Amino acid sequence: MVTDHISKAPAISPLAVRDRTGSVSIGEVIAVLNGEINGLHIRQAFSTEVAEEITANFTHNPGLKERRDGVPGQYVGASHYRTSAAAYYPESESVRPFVEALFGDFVDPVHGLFDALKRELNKHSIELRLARSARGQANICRAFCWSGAGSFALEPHDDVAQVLNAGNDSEISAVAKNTVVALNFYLRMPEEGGSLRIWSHKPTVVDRKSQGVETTGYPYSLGYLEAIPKHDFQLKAGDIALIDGGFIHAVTAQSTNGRRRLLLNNFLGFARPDLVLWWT
Ligand SMILES: O=C(O)CCC(=O)C(=O)O
Ligand SMILES: [Fe+2]
Repeated sequence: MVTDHISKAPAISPLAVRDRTGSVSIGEVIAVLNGEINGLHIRQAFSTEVAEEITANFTHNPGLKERRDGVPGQYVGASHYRTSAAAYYPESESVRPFVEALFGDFVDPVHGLFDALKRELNKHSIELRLARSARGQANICRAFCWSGAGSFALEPHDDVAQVLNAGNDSEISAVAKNTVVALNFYLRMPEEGGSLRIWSHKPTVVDRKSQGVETTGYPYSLGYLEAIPKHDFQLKAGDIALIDGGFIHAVTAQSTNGRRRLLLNNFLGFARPDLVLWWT
C-alpha cells in the first residue's frame, strides 16, 4: 500500500559542550544563557561536605513529597511543569519554608551563584530576579530524587515545552523564545549510572506534535532519538551542570542499591534584553 505519510528524521543541532574542573565562572554561565555553550559541566564546583549537609536536610525534610504528575520521583519545592501560573506561585509561597530548610544556616552554592550572576548582570544594566506574579514569587530551587526504573531514571524530554505552555498570564513564557537554561547542582550520585545524557536535537513545535508531547515535552521515545548523536555528562557529588534545556536530555538508569541520585535544580533565561528570570 502506498502512503503519503512522510516521516522526517529529526534535525541535528550542533551541541557545544564544555567540561572542566574548578570554580564557576560567571562568564561561562552567561555564555550558556546566550546560547554560545549548550552544555557546561563543572566538576568539583562546590564541596562534598555542603552536598552532604543539604542531602541530610532533604532526607529529614517535612516537605518531602512523591511526584504525582506522571514523572516518578521524590521532591522538595514547587514545579511549574503541568501547572498554571495561578497555582504555581501560591504553591511556591507555601513550600518556601521547606526549600529554606534544605540550606539551614550555611552558605550554599545556589544562592552563591544567584548573587554572583546578579552582580555581574547588573554591571550591564540587566536585572536578575525570581519570576513572580501578583500571587507570589518562585523559589530559588527545588530538590529532586528521580526513581524511574526502566532504561532511564528520568525519561528523555525537553524543558521548553513546559515554558511555552506556562500560560499567557505567566511572565516566564517570554523566555521560551530565548535559551531556557537548566541549572543542576549534584548532591549525591549512585555507584553506577545516573549520567545526564543530552542529544544533538532541539525539537520544534512540529516535532513535539509528531511525538505527542506538544504540551509537556516529555517523554520522547528511544526510536525517535536513535540516529541522533549524544553526549553523556558523568557526574559526581559537588558537580554543577548547565544545559540549554531546549536540547532533548535524560538521566540514565542508576544502580538501585545504595546511594540514590539527588540534585538541586532551577531554570533561568532572558525574558527581555534587560531582564533574566529564575524559577523552578
Ligand atoms: O537530573 C538531572 O540531571 C536533570 C533534571 C532535568 O532534566 C529536569 O529537572 O528537567
Ligand atoms: Fe530537564
